[in-house]
Amino acid sequence: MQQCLYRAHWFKEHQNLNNSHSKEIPMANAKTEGLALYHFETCPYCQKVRRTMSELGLDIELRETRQNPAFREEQLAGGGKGQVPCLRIEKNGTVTWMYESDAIIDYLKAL
Ligand SMILES: N[C@@H](CCC(=O)N[C@@H](CS)C(=O)NCC(=O)O)C(=O)O
Repeated sequence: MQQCLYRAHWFKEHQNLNNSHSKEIPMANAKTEGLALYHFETCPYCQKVRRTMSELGLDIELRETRQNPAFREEQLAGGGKGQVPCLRIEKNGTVTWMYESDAIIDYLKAL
């Protein structure tokens, strides 16, 4: 019960925060729309990319390929290899699969 009340309070605060920054938060989401990062938890190259995402405050969908074989299958089918990290970029109906952590980091920094 205590935890529920705490969550309700957090949600209310969070809503207020969204309202007070209503110009910034939709922009952050718009920048990362259509992006998904194929990764797995212990991969050091993936950790590097996730750290950059965190530093830049980017909210990108994460697709864990070791825990979810379906994600690995779609990456193999679309990108041609299972190497992670891999950024799936869907833009104007076109899908691009970007491999190499340094290239992904440069792309994210330029968003
Ligand atoms: N040069 C790549 C190296 C990535 C890499 O070696 N990833 C490993 C996991 S740590 C991997 O996916 N290995 C399996 C494979 O290549 O299919 C980068 O910087 O992203």
